[in-house]
Amino acid sequence: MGALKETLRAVLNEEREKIKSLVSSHGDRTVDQVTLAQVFQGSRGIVSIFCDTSAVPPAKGLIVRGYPIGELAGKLPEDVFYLLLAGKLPTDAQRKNLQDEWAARNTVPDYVWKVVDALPQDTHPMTMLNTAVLCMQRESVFAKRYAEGMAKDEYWETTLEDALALTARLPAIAAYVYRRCFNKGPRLEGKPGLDWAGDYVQRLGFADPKGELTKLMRLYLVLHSDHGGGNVSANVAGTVNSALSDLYYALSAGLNGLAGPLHGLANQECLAWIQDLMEQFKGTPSVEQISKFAEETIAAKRVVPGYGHAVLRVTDPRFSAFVEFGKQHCPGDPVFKTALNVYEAVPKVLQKHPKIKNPWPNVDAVSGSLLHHYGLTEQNYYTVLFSLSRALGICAQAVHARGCGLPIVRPTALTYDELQDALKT
Ligand code: CMX
Repeated sequence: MGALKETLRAVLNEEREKIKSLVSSHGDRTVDQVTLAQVFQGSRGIVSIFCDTSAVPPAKGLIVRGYPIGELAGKLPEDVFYLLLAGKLPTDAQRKNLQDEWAARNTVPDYVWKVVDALPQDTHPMTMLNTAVLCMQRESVFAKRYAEGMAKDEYWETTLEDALALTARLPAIAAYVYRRCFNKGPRLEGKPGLDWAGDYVQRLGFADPKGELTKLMRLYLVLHSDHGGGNVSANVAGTVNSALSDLYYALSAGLNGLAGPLHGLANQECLAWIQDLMEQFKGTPSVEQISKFAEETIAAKRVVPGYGHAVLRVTDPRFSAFVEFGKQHCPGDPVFKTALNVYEAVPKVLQKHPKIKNPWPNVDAVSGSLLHHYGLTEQNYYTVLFSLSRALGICAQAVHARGCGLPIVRPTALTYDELQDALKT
């Protein structure tokens, strides 16, 4: 792990010093205030987490280490993982080094396959994935070294070791979950020399003669990798990591959060919503028909999946990157065309409901239609793909949190009476 570890050692030393100096010079300054309403609004807008891997300004969308996400659309997931970890895009040699680190760790222990095989086949793919991640906890180098009395300044190195092992193995595990859940035949091995996304497509079992699915997968795995520190998956994983639970525990916890329909599961729900729509109107529905369908969804007290966001107040640039891909590669696909018509119709419908703060599409609104075009039609699986990507951000954030010596997360919760008392002061 020499080169990557040494780069990170320097990066983390610098980051730790910056934080120390900031807190010692300005530790008593106020950066935010909390209203009573915010306490009941899922902590929305309350500044209480430090995360340097990426930012989500509401009017711009995701910025990874200074790069607006659209600028990273042509990169490989390994480039973005390196960027998240080291703060800079890798050189060719650094990318190759990371790929070699992964190749050296990508053998999944045999018992993991047995655990996955022991689950009923109709288990949700996210449960299969997370069970596999959690059952590997016994492999944690962090946990082993901690039990041996590891010093605090080694925490990040052993967390990096766990991060590399997990991200090396996840494509194989995610691919097998697909093959097992959807009767696609036995587990497939990767081929040496493929990039992270290419290896994953190979293991899924898609022929991909023109390489377009691999291209889409690279894009997908880049776009979902990180989204600041406050979203459910990153926040939960960060909290669990802060208790010095190892990364197997922390990642599994974060991905369990991603499995919720208001978060990552929305991508599976989006395609289902579009397909219901197409079924009801027997083909590609018009903008008027879609508007009516969306109104009916809201009237039934359901959400229109893929639209709205807790932070964003513009069209998600990750959505725009997917649309760009679809316009280049499958402009005539009926499901993709419907997703575009939905984009024309739904924001206008949502704008009529003032309580909905953001009427614009998020990342999930169109990705399913592209996967569907290339034959990955099993929508229950889509959150596994999201997980594979989000694992990169969660792992990078965990290494940084350990490297910066961030303490256990422990916000204050107040009872109703305590809140009333607080109002009196
Ligand atoms: N359709 C219908 N109603 C919506 C809506 C949508 N797309 N988005 C928000 N609303 C509703 C909320 O349910 C809430 O209603 P109640 O007051 O009755 O509870 C109200 O509008 C206010 O919500 P908000 O402040 O605008 O949004 P939140 O920050 O509370 O929630 C989110 C954000 C993403 C959960 C919400 O917009 C939503 O449920 N969207 C659909 C699901 C989705 O696409 N999730 C994926 C998000 C991306 C990700 O994290 O992966």
